[in-house]
Amino acid sequence: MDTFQRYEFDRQGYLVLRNLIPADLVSRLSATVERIEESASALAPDDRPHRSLWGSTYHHDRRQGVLIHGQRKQGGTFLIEDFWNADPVFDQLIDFPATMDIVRAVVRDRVTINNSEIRIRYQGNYTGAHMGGPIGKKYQYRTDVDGIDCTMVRMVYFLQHVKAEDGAFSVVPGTHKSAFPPPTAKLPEDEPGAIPLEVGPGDAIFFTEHLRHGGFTNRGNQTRRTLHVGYGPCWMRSQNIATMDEMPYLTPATWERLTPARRELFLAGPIENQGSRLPHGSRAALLSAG
Ligand SMILES: O=C(O)CCC(=O)C(=O)O
Repeated sequence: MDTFQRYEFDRQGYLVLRNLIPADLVSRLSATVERIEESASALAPDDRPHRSLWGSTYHHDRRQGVLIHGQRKQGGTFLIEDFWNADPVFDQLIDFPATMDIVRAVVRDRVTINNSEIRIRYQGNYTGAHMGGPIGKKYQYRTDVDGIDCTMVRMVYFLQHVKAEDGAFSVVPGTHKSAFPPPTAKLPEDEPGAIPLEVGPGDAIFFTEHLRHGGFTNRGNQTRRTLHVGYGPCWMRSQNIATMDEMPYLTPATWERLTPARRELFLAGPIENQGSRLPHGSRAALLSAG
């Protein structure tokens, strides 16, 4: 992170990073996301649905090692969590150098990955705005004499052009520092100060989870597909909705193929207590093993 990026991230709460991902990787990621979407759409109803702590119902696709929420339909969305397990093409995103450089500049302590989701948003779908203002310590943004100190940040990778009307990722700049709760509106585009961030394939948006953010209504003629990866200090466990505050869900096959450096990014808690063992503990991991 250079000094200009640091100034902008502190001022606004986010950065738009142009052409972060090379075109050949974008096309491989895109093809894989579409394959996973097809297989999510073809799944039969789950007779043992996975209930998240936050109350939503997930389908556990044990073959691909992902947890799926939602449906392919007008106004609908798919959230496909733990996508690392579904295909090795995603491995490069675990420790993508340009991302790690920025993450390590704003997260103190050993960094781990706490969130991974493919987000697929069909026409008519929107993501309600959330966070911003006084939200407590869990997703805090703060600064002190040593610089920036974030507890959760996310990188969103874009695989296609997304204009405002295509359901752009939206932010209310500066609200990571607001002292008062934001006025709410059903649609993110109706909130005061909300702006859409327009992007192209290979671009990424980096933001502090403290910032008020969401996704404008998709009024375009394409489905919006993105990859979201969250990072924070190692004491924070999974922030995926299906496995909230549990250990991350990695299948034994994923664990086996990862390098030691990539494995370390999934080891919540002090590394000396973890050794080189697969971090068991999410309900999904236990069900897969059993
Ligand atoms: O991409 C969107 O529509 C919103 C995503 C979001 O809320 C998030 O990544 O936290």
